[in-house]
Amino acid sequence: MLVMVCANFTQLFSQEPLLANAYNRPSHSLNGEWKYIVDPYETGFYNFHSIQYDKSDNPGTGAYYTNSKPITKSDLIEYDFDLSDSIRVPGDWNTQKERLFYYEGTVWYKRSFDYTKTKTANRVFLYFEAINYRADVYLNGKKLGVHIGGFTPFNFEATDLLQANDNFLTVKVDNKRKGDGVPALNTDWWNYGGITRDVKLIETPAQIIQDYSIQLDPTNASQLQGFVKIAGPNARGTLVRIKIPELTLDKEIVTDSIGSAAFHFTSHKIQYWSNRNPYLYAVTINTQEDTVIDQIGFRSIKTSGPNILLNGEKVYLRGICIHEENVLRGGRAYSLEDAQQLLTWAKELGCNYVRLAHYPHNEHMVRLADKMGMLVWEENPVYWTILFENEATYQNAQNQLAEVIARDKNRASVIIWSMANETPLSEARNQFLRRLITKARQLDPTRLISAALLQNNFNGNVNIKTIDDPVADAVDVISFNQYLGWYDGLPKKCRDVTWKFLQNKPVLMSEFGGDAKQGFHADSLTRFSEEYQEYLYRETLNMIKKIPQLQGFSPWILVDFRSPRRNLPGIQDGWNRKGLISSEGVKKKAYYVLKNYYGELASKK
Ligand code: GCB
Repeated sequence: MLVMVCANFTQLFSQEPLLANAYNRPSHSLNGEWKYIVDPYETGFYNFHSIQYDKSDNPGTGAYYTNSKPITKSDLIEYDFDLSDSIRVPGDWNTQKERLFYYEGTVWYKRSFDYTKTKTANRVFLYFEAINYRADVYLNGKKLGVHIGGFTPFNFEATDLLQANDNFLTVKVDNKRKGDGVPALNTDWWNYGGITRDVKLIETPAQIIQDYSIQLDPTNASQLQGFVKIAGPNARGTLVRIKIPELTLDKEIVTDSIGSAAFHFTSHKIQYWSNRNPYLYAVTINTQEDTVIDQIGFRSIKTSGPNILLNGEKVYLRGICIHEENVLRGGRAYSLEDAQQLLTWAKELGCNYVRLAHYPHNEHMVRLADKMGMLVWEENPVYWTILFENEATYQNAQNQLAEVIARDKNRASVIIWSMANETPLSEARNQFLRRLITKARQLDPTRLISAALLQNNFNGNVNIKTIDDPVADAVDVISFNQYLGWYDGLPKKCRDVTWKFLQNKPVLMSEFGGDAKQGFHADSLTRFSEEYQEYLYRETLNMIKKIPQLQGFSPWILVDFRSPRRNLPGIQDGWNRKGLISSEGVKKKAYYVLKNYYGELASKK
């Protein structure tokens, strides 16, 4: 019975295994202008008795995914994609169309295209880098599947449905917040809807290199370890060749009965990837039919007592939190240029580390972080209160985590998988997070696990803070968010507080901060002034110097970001103003306080 239930969840959340390294495979882009229809009542999805059209053998012309047209002048069809407005993909709808700024619901997307497969290709996959939140995907009137979760990639095989001319791809995108969703109803960020990242067609041979991992063996720095998974016909007994020319490594392995092959190779001349030397090797994996090329850095990341060790050496994380937004254009960030903007700002601030909050960001971010030598925390969108008791919610969270690990497990920059942010303690929540942690370790035993936790008073003493959370036992790195001086007293309160940790583990302060409206100047006790934020940073940094076991921190946040929870006129106007950089791209006073501090820290090394 349990097996049946799990199989159903799997069907709902992830349709088909992800093609590893879709980023580097040759592809045909389906980005650009798509037609769209706003459908708040889901008229194109359910008939008038609320039966889902795509569950019926004969949906009729009312189902929008059929993209029907009247054939005679008497035919009744009450929609027409081609007469409708267009919208850009990738991109959120909120900032592209004024009337959709606050919209949460269904929008149908349609794109028509001709497509001729290259002669050598055998299969074609339709790859979506992300759609927020639920996507029902149809090609030429046939359903390919459903995906749930707004920030991770998914693909469907489209080989048999594609034709040379006049393909039409329809996607029902629904960003309604759900009580049992991940995240659930309440977030402090904008619920941008739409096909928010790239869409492409990827051609492959019949037999494919489905997945692979190549990492430094955590127990032996002269060994590379990993696996290759082959899928398709005759996957068993496939000869796989792995080449890293700069290491003069050229090895052959043979897959087992399920198409997998694990390996260990020795090399004594590996240049380790680090934030100071972000060295990436060109890696080629090929079989007789398929080839993938990747750029991979090799490094180890471990903890030892209260320290974080990168390649065996202590590293202090000079971080900043980032939301996936491009404030200068407006809306969700999605391009390499957007990633460049955000990570360059972080680098200029003196960071060697970024916390990508509160969900997986687009792949450009981690690919670029690999090149720039920026250490990365990636986070699953288990945020605040979700339905911890609900099995379907758990499966959804696990699936999103599995998808980001599948996508990014070869990225050297990613050192921490974060399970959750500020979740309220309960037995159900503790079990939920423990289960996620076990899963994450199983999927990737080489990285550190954390979660942004909440702090508590030590033995009821308001002046001694600690982390008293059962999940702290299960993580590698204890991280906590704290808002002394903003939600909790005035900045000088930082002077009265000391910190004590009972776990012999590294500690990170994953958030602190306060709002400032750029250009609003007053004395340092006036809320929302740049001076208040500057003062709060000074006091917090003084406190930080005295926190035992602290191995780094990531203030909240690099740039102001949109949030429907922030309604103070003239100051917030729908923006969380805790950015060190304003929504116009202007640096605030506190930015320079942190930059100076990071400069001092960096020069001590
Ligand atoms: C937090 C949350 C973050 C919020 C921030 C705030 O603790 O983790 O998502 O945006 O506080 O500004 O209140």
